[in-house]
Amino acid sequence: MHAVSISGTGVFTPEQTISNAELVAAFNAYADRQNALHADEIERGEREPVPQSDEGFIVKASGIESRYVLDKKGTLDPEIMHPVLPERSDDELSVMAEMALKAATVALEKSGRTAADIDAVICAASNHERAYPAIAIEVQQALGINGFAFDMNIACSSATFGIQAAADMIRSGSARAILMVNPEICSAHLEWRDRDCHFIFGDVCTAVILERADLATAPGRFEIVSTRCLTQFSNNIRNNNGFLRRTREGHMQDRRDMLFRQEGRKVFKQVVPIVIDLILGHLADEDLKPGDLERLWLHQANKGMNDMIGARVLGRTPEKGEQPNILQDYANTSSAGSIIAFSKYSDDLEPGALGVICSFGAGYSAGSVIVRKAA
Ligand code: CO8
Repeated sequence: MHAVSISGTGVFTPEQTISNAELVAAFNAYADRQNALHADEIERGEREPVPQSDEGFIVKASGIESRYVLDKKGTLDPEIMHPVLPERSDDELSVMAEMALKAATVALEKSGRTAADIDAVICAASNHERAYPAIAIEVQQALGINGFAFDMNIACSSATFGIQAAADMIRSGSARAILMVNPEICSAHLEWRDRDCHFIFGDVCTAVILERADLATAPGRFEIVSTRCLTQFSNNIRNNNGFLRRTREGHMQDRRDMLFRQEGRKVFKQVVPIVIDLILGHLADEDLKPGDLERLWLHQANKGMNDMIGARVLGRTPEKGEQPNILQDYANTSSAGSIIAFSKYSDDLEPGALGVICSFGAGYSAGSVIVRKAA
């Protein structure tokens, strides 16, 4: 069995941002229009008015201050309220593949690797823009990588599950090095007209190069100590949009269940203990103590959740920098969140330093990756 290194990471961040103030102004304009349009029904008590959103609530409930998006204009237009991304022909690069290439280029450079060194591509994300051919195969072709490629989806845990899948293949010898990408276009499967969730998500893409540790040369690389994945079925985060939609009566209608929806409070309460148990159990199985950890790179959904998980795992309030958050700038970017945190806040660690990359979300699903900075 080969040991496995994470030799490089890359983040592609879209250029456009939406601040909470801009988001709330657009939402409230939409709400005013809806309420004016349906004034009679609201007056007769036949319809509930659309309530206003509030910047103060968003920051307090989530810690999110801004998000990056692929299309700000459509998303903030009260007549549209979703991103408008022009359709591309089958001969053009898909949007997810384009994002993946940008993140992958950075990760390859950091790892000191070229396409010739890579034997496989995994595209791990919470939604894929088409059923097939796999986005990963398109990325493989665009980069000129030999070998094989496939897509996978475990929602917010796609990246940590992707790391485990890649690490297992490298350990067993079926690949020397693997590119794992996480293009997350969350804005296109979010209901921007729903006050309860319109502030939660943003767009981004992350990339990770994993390779045999004995072949790795990149400065600042990490070795994977071990990985642990867990799933437990729950309907509390759900999106029913799938290909069977067209077989159902009324499929053309605007159905709320065809976009992201969640019972946010239940998710918060139920997922936090699952994650704490996962990390503590994983550490114990490796004969490690929470005190051995120098960093936690957690999934970026909610600041309150991360504060609670960090405090319960470490047994004390984490010091500044021990558990870096990026969600204030990026919002929840599904599977990419913990990888953005890892990519941006890991260079300063000394050789031998231990940390945990941990994601959690729909499924429920949770993944824990214990890493050690290489000498
Ligand atoms: N402005 C003002 N008030 C609001 C707003 C708003 N924008 N939104 C809600 N309120 C109101 C509610 O209506 C409610 O009012 P009332 O008390 O009168 O009923 C009150 O504020 C409190 O609402 P909540 O109880 O919902 O508020 P919480 O304190 O629970 O915070 C959160 C809501 C932030 C959603 C919180 O519950 C949370 O973060 N939960 C965890 C969520 C989580 O981690 N989910 C993971 C999802 S990600 C995932 O798995 C990947 C899915 C795939 C990607 C999808 C991409 C789109």
